[in-house]
Amino acid sequence: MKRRKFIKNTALSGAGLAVGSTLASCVDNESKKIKSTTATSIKASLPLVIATWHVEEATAKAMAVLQAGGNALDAVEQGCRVEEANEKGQSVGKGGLPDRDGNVTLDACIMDKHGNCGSVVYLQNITHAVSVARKVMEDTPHVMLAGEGAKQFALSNGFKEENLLTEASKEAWEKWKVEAKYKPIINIENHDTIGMLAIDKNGDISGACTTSGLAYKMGGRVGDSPIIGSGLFVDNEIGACVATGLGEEVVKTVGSFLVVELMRQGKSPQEACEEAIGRIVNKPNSNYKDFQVGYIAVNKRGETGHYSIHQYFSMTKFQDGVNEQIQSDFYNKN
Ligand code: SD4
Repeated sequence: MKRRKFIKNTALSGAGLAVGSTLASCVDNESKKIKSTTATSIKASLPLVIATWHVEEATAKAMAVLQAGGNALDAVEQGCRVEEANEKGQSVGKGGLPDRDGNVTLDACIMDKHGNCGSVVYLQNITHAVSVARKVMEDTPHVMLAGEGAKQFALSNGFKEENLLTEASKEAWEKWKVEAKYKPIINIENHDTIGMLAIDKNGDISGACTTSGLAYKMGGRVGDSPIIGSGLFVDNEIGACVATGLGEEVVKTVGSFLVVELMRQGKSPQEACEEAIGRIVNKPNSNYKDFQVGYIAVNKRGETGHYSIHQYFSMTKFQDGVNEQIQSDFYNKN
């Protein structure tokens, strides 16, 4: 019944790209009958790009790639690189806030329409972690490289070694050290930690995620962002999701995979994001008041959703010529 509802919901009319055949293939295994009802042309206003937080320059870059005929994978990589290079963004790439010891350590991952993925964790002194993750995906038999190994791999592929700790981030760290309280700061990352999802003109989906992680984390800490299924998940037949906020809570619920699976079961991207946040806040003894988690998601039709625990999470969306920041609805209204 639920599946029928999902199929019904996907049967939009109007001119547009035919993605019906792909939807059909996703239910094909389970019901031949349903397949016949989905073989219709579905309107999807493509291409489209969404990203966590307020990152219009990044989504503009990704859209430019798509408009020039590039694929979704190129788009998310190029889009994320904009924020990685932006020194003012203190949650990603160059200028990212360091760990407690003053080291900037980056986590990133990328996933394509085939379900291929690559990831780097605890990467130091290389600005474009997302591109290193792509290289891991494309040029190695592995999914994830960590620390010194990831750095050596990057250097051997022509990436440049750089100091990522800017004066501003160093100053912020030195101020933090005065009290050295370790408490996640809600929405500290409200500009630049970036998770991005794109659908290209062919209706194919890719995603990427890149971050310097929680400010003042313990040395060696890795969050959700480079963990496939937690920080990011793409299933080209269903949709994709990317997470932001306190990575530990996302990992514990395998958040992005959960959102995609909920969409597979028939939920809209919005409903799926809300349920995934529900899994966190409804845990017995959840201390959700002390941390933020936000999800953004897109399904194969190009419908999007976004939701967070607390206010002031936002999604940037570029579709139909409009590139805008949209405030998210949130759980904690008290
Ligand atoms: C982490 N999830 O390392 C990341 C941080 C983040 O927006 O996304 N901030 O836990």
